Amino acid sequence: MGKKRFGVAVAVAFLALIHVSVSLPFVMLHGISAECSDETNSDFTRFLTDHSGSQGFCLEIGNGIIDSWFMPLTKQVDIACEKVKQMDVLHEGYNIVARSQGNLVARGLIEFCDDGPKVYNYVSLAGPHAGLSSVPFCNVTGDIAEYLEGSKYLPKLNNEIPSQRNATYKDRFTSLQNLVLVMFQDDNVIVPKESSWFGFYRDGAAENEPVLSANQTQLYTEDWIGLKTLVDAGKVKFVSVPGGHDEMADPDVMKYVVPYLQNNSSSVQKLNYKTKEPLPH
Ligand SMILES: *[C@@H]1O[C@H](CO)[C@@H](O)[C@H](O)[C@H]1NC(C)=O
Ligand SMILES: *[C@@H]1O[C@H](CO)[C@@H](O)[C@H](O)[C@H]1NC(C)=O
Ligand SMILES: *[C@@H]1O[C@H](CO)[C@@H](O)[C@H](O)[C@H]1NC(C)=O
Ligand SMILES: *[C@@H]1O[C@H](CO)[C@@H](O)[C@H](O)[C@H]1NC(C)=O
Ligand SMILES: CC(=O)N[C@H]1CO[C@H](CO)[C@@H](O)[C@@H]1O
Repeated sequence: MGKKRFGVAVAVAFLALIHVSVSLPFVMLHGISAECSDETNSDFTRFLTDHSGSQGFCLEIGNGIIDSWFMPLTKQVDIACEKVKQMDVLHEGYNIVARSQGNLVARGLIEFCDDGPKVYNYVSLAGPHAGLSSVPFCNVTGDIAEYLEGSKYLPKLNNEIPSQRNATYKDRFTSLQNLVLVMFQDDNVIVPKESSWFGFYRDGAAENEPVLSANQTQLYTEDWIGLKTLVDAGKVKFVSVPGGHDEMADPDVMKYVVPYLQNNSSSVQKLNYKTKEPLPH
């Protein structure tokens, strides 16, 4: 009897020491006027899953298209935050790929989601990170620009208002392992396109004045959200690809997105030896 118990104890100890490489799952956040079930987004999520070998989930907020337009971003983030907390599969942490306006939700998840699972890598495609300037010929741009103008959302996300700066947002953003900022060279929705790199016009800039690079903005020099800290640590990739708004060619997806979704960490984990599921800690 004593011997049997001893045998069990050894087996458990052995299982507890199994080394596994952890393939983090990822979450995909679509842009405005889109939904997870449309072909573009379901195909994209599947492509990333197939090529990275990591499980991917397109995270839908509300009813998709309509809510992507009209639901306040703060509310979209609250919903996304609750969803990721309820997904057991994300419990050990996850990576994010976001497209266009989905980046405003993505950054909200990273910065505002209390007690949410940790985000490791964040790949941002055509994100309006520094805002948009309205352009008369493009409805979508005009509407998003107007929306951001009228909302307190982006200033909060960027820790822009001195009296309302929150170090927690910065700490969370700074804890990213990799931040990949993809700008599209012919983007006519994100104007200026450098906004995808956190670049923007100088306040009160004259027409035709060149766009400031990220590192010439106050957000960067005063490190409101930790972008400078991340850059100094070599954790930010500024990527420029050919193509119109959020139109990324497959070879570029393979080069700039997929690697950040691959398993890059390994750890000692307790596995249930029958189901191969990780045991609760
Ligand atoms: C989009 O722009 C076109 C042309 O300027 C205009 O006719 C149309 O009403 C606009 N639609 C919206 C939703 O603003
Ligand atoms: C900053 O944000 C954190 C996390 O959401 C929150 O708990 C805290 O109360 C905020 N601090 C201030 C001063 O608003
Ligand atoms: C600022 O950013 C620009 C454009 O990305 C880059 O060429 C330049 O080297 C950077 N300057 C510094 C001081 O890091
Ligand atoms: C990733 O997974 C592959 C296949 O399972 C494995 O061969 C490789 O060693 C893993 N890489 C890391 C960095 O964990
Ligand atoms: C971001 C990162 O470090 N990605 C690496 C993950 O691992 C693969 C191969 O195992 C590399 O190719 C990626 O560069």
